Amino acid sequence: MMDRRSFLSLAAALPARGAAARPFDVLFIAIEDLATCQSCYGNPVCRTPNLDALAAGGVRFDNAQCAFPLCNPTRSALLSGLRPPTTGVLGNSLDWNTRLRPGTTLPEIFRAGGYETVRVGKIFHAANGPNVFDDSARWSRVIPEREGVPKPSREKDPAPRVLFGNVSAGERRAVYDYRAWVWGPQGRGDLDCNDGAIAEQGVRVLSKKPGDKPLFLALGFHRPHLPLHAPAKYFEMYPPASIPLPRNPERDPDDLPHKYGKLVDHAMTDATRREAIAAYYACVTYVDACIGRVMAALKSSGRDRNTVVVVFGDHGFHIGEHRLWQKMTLFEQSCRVPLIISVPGVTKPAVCRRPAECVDIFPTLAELCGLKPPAGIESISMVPLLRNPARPWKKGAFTYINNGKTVRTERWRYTEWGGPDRAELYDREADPGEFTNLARDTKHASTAAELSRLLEGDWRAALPPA
Ligand SMILES: [Ca+2]
Repeated sequence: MMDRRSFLSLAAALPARGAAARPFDVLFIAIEDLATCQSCYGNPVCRTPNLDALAAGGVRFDNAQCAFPLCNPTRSALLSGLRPPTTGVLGNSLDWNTRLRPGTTLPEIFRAGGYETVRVGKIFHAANGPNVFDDSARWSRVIPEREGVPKPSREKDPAPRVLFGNVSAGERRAVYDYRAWVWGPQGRGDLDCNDGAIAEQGVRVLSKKPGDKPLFLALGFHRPHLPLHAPAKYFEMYPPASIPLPRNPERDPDDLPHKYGKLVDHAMTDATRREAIAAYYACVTYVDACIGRVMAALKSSGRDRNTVVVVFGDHGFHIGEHRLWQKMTLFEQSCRVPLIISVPGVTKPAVCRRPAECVDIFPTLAELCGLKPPAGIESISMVPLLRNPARPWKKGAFTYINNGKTVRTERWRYTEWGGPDRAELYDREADPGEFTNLARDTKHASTAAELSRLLEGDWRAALPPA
């Protein structure tokens, strides 16, 4: 049940929402493999009017970092409030159920606290090949994505574009990457792909008369994860010839202590690069439109006045920067994510430039709703930052990977691959592309040493002043 003492202290801290104020409802929106490429984050090409509107009404985090640049590890961390080295979920093949104790995850804390918790789409990592990771016990209700939504016909769809279509699947995995780049339009209406159906389920839930229990509605959109399919109208918005390519200095990889093995870029021409980026943007705009439908339903139901909205990418994504495609790097493109939070009566429209960590979403939502996260959690509530996005905050935000770790401060990114002798240091004020590794530059030796200590001290060493 709701912790009475924390509810009372919160009630004292929050502006009055009427004498019989219900706890907040929560709309929790996860987006897969989402680069920070929205218009509100300064991208001049990719169009995201609905996320822009959400950002304009809430706090847009400009320096939010995921815990791990891969689905299963980052989601397990975010949903438990624990760091990847503690969860032990460091890849996509392990069933996270074996590591996240029953009763300890975000939706379970809400359900135990009196909430109706409803999930549509991908929130926990759902499967690895044929192995399904069953999360049904962690929610009050799971709504199948296409329940009551007609299945679209694929007969009129053009054949998808497949990069490496000329090599065998085995060779693709061995030589290039584990997953081929596949893209192309599917159908014309939003319901012709699954994210439209997820939005439709969300609209149906929000359009019903509220029940006795407060609502925690989690919607997990699949795009822009590969394969990059979206209804045709979104592809038509991005003629490939109009897509700018990222700038990549010729010698960029030479100063890296770690070599990223993926060779996807070697198989591309500028024409295919433009096509792949256009397809990615088409999928981002499609998901944005789906979120727009959900937000419209939230508003027309009047529930927006009492609903906390949080939207985030589970991790970032490269679309050609550093000649990399996809995730699992410790560069900004892979670690940084869009994060927008809006809380009626608490947030004012603002941009927060402090380093923020997605693992903190769990204790933040718990505090806002008068619930207590499990003991031993490795994350803190961002409510003070939501109230004052300019206040002093964490010294840095951490992203973990199997053999490396990075910390992002307001100015620097510092990364180690097993120790300070294999490090990367980027001055993001002078070099936002992270092209020039300063780790061995004697002028920056004291900065590198200081950040190495911060990396070693991990999140406890980075906590904000009280
Ligand atoms: Ca470089």
